[in-house]
Amino acid sequence: MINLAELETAQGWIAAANHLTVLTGAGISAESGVPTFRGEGGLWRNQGFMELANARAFQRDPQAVWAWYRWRQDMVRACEPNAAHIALAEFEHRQPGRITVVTQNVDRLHQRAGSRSTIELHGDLFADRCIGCGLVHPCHDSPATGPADPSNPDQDPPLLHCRACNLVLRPGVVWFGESLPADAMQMARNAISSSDVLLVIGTSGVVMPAASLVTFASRSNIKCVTVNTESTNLDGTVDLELIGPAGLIVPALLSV
Ligand code: BJW
Ligand code: ZN
Repeated sequence: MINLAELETAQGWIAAANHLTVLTGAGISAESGVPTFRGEGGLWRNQGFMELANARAFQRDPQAVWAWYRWRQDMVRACEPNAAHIALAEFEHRQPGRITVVTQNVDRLHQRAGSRSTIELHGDLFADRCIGCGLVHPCHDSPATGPADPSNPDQDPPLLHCRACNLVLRPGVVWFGESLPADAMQMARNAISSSDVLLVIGTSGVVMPAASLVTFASRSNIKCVTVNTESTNLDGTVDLELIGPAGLIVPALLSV
């Protein structure tokens, strides 16, 4: 049950804020049909995402890892931004320059909803990258590469190669143990430093360094509010936790 008094308090902080930074995680896309990592639906071919989303798995069996990513590309292409993504994009449209969205998500649903001031911490599901020269091969609009033999959908997709150096392409996302895109954390910290409120939506807050942004904000005396269907790791750090689905709470928070 949503606590209306707390919702009104957070609405007041946001209404009075000169700048708002929003940190999002997989939970904001759950109502669009994208499975979260640590919830139900996080499994694929009986493997957890931790077994697939790492460089060692890719070195061992790149086709198996690609099969998972091509499946996710297809699945996300079929999903639409939900009321929470749209409320953030409309807020920016009404008040350009007053909001920055920092996302851990790779699904581009913020951009598809119309958000422009967006910082991606963990890369982009639709920007394949060469393991050699690093050239990015965008695939936002192109259809995913299916199995080599379409009559056998369980077959792994063929590996694609870089048009510049002919080495293998990898998913353009950040795996455990890898650095985040250059400047992404600094840009996120800069946005938070010029904000009065940090709104943290749909993240378990267990993955570093993204989760450290909440501690950073709280130490900088910025009001921190979480929106989540359950309590998280971050709750001791924040000023207010709003329990409920993002698709309901975020439009209400930003309507003032
Ligand atoms: C709803 C909802 C609804 C559901 N409405 N809410 C310091 C201490 C300890 C460890 C480390 C440390 N520093 C670095 C590390 C190591 C590591 C790390 O953090 N490990 C932890 C697991 C302990 N971090 C890294 O390796 C990072 N790199 C790095 O630090 O580089 C420097 C370095 C290098 C070498 C050595 C040391 C340092 C990189 C992290 C990359 C994370 N990558 C992934 C995969 C991306 C690719 C892909 O998509 O395939 O990113 S992991 C996965 O977790 C994904 C997500 O972005 C990320 C966060 O998950 P998120 O978004 O929070 O999702 P969930 O599923 O956890 O939570 C969903 C939430 O939504 C839940 O709370 C629900 O309740 C809620 N919810 N429905 C509102 N309708
Ligand atoms: Zn290359």
